[in-house]
Amino acid sequence: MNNPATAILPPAGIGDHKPANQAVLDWVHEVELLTQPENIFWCDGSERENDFLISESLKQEVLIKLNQKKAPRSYLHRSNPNDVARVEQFTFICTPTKAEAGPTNNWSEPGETYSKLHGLLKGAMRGRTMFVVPYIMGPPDSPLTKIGFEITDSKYVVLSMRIMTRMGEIAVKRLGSDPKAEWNKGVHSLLDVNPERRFICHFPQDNAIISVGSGYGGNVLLSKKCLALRIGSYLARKQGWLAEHMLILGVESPEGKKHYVAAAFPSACGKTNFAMLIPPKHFAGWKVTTVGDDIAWMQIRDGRLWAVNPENGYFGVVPGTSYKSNPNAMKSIERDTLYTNVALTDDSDVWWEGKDGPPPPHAIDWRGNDWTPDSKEKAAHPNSRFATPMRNNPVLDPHVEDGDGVPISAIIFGGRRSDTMPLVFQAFDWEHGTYVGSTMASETTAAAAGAVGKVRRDPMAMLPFCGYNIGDYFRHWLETGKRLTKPPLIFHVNWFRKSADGKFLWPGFGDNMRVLKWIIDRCEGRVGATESPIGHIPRMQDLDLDELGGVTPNQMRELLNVSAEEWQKEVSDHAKFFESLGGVVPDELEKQRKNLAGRFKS
Ligand code: OXD
Ligand code: MN
Repeated sequence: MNNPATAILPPAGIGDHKPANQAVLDWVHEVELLTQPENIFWCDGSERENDFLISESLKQEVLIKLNQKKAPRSYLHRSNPNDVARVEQFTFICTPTKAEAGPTNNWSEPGETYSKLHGLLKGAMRGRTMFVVPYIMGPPDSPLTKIGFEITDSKYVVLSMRIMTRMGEIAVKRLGSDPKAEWNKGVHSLLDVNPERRFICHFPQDNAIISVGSGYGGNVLLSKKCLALRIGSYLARKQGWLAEHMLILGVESPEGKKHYVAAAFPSACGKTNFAMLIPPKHFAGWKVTTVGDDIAWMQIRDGRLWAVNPENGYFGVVPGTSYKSNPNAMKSIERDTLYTNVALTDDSDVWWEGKDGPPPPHAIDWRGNDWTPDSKEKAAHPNSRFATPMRNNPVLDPHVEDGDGVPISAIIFGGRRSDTMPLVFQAFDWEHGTYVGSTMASETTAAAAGAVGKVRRDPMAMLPFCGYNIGDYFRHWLETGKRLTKPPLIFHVNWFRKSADGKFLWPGFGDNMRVLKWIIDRCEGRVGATESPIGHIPRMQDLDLDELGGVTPNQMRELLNVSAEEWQKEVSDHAKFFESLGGVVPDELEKQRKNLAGRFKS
């Protein structure tokens, strides 16, 4: 295995873009004294700097050049095989008290944690280059936008941050020279990429993050899960806004009426696919556009929720992505893409399970070994990823850069559930919707290390990302609802329900437009539903099912069915989940649970 962190020596004019802010200079100096790098590389985000870093990364085999005809300006990175997913068990919220981190987070005392991490970081960058990456999260003129600096000894991190954030000069300018300005301090070192020395630690009260021992995106692109969600959610509560694990999409009717929708699904449950949905032929004239595919920052204005996407790129799961499942994602990753842990074909193209066409007769798998279609191993890791700039998306929403954000008409929760959860239902109101989000569950995926396919409660898809006490987070949702005079309607969807013989009942992908249309029609008040104990459910005639091949009326009934037996178990699982949180759940949600249980009795 090559050493992914060997120092590089930039020529004059590259890597010397020091910011004027003394607080940043002091902090970088402190980290330099601690980690003792060979040199410091101040990033400015320019094309020239990027070209230089790519050429050095190719020399050091951190990147593999792809066939530039088939995948222009695209590269492949292989991570250490022990380091392929987020590590929730080694992720910590380091608040002064355990209660502030709450029952769903690993907690670690800040003083002790800083000492432990400083011990690990001592001399850790010897022989390495220390990169300083300035970035902003959010459109340049949004009041929600945050500034961050990430120190890292990984070139792969720098190259990924340039895709995923607005990186370089733009952040330095925005920060200016005020030593009291708010900005996030992120320190990352690969160390020796050893799972025993892998810790992702957040210090919300200091607006600081330290991540060591990993090179995997979700653990090390500190802008994303660490700042935009964990620290972001903490700041959002303090400052009265919402930081959520949600895609944002626009949906325009043939008459030109547009709505925006935000949807929280857990990792690897189809947020990117939904955000780039192409309506089926039958929906001629309907258009879906993408604002974001993973994170929404939302604030209240004029009694409504307005959302921005803080990111500048997509870090998506590759396997299963094809021209059939998500043509817009395929077009987005045709060029300018940094792939991680996919397979390399003999003509230097990339391949993964689920890509269009037949598998190649031979490839090099994600570990760097020979692979053929007869191999037992997967060619691409199930959590292999692409990082691609959002400007490559052919259906990018024209308002993605608007600082005010886009007005949200509906919020959708959803998970991967083989049973119990109908295709779609609408919550009765904001408080009930908050309950639906708080009790959400999904079968686990390869996005996080650990077992796959186990049902776990994942409130608002934020279980791994809420940077403070989950009870206070629920309270913040309830309080936000009280401040909204025109709250979004709240829905729950499940694309993954299976029949008794284990087959998916719903085709998903483009046909999810049928569900989205019902949601929009509900927002417009022009379609019916039936009232069930769990919420409003469409009757068959309320959904546009014309030209939907392969789903029989019986299967449709199964998809929309609310089984009292399954739901009694579900509600008792809600009770167990709330109980496991040790008394932090707000009374309003306990009351919602009792009401739900009662509706199944009467
Ligand atoms: C992601 C995740 O990478 O949720 O977005 O794991
Ligand atoms: Mn995510």
